[in-house]
Amino acid sequence: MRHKIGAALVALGVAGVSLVATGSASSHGYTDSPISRQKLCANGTVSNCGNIQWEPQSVEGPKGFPAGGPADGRICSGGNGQFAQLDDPRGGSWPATRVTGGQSFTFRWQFTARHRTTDFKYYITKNGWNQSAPLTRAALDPQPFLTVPYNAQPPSTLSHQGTIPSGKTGKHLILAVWTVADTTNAFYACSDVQF
Ligand SMILES: [Cu+2]
Repeated sequence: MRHKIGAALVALGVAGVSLVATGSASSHGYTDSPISRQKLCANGTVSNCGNIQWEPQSVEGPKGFPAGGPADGRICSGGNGQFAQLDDPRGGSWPATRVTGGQSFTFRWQFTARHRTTDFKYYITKNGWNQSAPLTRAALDPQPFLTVPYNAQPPSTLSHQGTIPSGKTGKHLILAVWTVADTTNAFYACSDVQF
């Protein structure tokens, strides 16, 4: 969002701010398979979500995860305080997609702004991770279980075929990261899954 607003402000001037705010709601992207927390808020399955319900595509933060990117505890919100509800484990009540270790799975993004892309990476939590605390780097397997180099502009919907990691039990979080090529940012999406 930030890069778009910045460019638009230059073009429109301060008087354009409210118009830009409306326009930004149609920008960026989120995952809907497995369904992400921001999409569950946007489609009304989960309530008391705050602003993210209006713009599930806007979970944008610094790129470079895990060396860079949003701080521990703020990963699911991309470091955006206005979307802090996404970091809240809610006592484990987020709906979770049922998965099986080793199964083939279609991971999917929906884009409302088709930014030129560096890659997509998918991380998953370790067995024994602290489910009652916001997500941290230490809770994740250090290496992504799926990396998709892209180096192009994506279509409006993009699917990646992958495999759900084996050896996991119980509830886990999958963190999807979409790294944009021509800005300093990436998009983050947390999806709860149940093995
Ligand atoms: Cu954008």
